[in-house]
Amino acid sequence: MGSIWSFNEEELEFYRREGWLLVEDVLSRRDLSELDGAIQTVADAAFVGDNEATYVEFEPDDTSSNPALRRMLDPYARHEAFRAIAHDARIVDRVESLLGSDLDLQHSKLNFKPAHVGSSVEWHQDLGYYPHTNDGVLAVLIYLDEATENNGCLQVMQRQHNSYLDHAAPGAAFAGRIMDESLKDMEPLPLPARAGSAIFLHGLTPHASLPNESSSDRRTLIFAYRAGDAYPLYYGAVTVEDEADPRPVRGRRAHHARFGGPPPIVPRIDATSSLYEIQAVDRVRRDDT
Ligand SMILES: O=C(O)CCC(=O)C(=O)O
Repeated sequence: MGSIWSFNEEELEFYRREGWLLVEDVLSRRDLSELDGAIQTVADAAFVGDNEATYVEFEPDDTSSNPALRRMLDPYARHEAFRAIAHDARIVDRVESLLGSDLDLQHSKLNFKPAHVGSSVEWHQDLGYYPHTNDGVLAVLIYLDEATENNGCLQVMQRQHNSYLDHAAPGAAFAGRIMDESLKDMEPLPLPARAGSAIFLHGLTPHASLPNESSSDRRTLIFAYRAGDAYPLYYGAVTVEDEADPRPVRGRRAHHARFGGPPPIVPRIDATSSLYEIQAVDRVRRDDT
């Protein structure tokens, strides 16, 4: 059953064709300020004495004594304010209209992309990192600050969500970025938007973002959802780790896995590592060759 938040036919058609959909003002100023409070609380708790928690990453180019955060892993597990948004009808009713009424949270994260030092994200497909039996998987990226072309808003390649693209050179380890040459001459589409806007991004839509060299932060809270009949493909310890903590959102997991959509490429990732680190290792390898 649709709700006032469900996408209409025109929006659904747009998503199916383009592989993304941007909705302005999904969250209110009040939501944003509650999330600001939660981020502060969780970030403060990440530093105990000289140790920092393993759920935060820092910007490597920030050489100050107090380096800026690059990413918080699994915010869903760390504060009720994040969980409330992950289950909020304004988000989940929209996701339901795209994926159906049985939904799981596949993972969550918060990218800080801080002013002056925010890292780039190279072109990749999310399902390239965690292939599933079908492509009923999407990410909702919620801008917590205004995102502009200057501070590294998300960029997408439109209408490119119909196949898995290679994220490794032949015979080489997973590079975490698209190695396929097919996108080379295509024009990326930047998606600037106000704080509180959300991008609904198909799991196979290639996306990236430039470094943040501006003086304004560009924080983005990300929740990835999957349909109840989309099951992760096992490719080693990383899958086990990713799946350790099931997060039902609505309905139930299906009795049968559905196999459909483009044939998945199985990544060869040996150990859990952040997208940024995998892509950095690949940059070094690229520079060496
Ligand atoms: O924050 C961004 O610019 C992109 C995020 C992303 O693609 C990711 O973290 O997987």
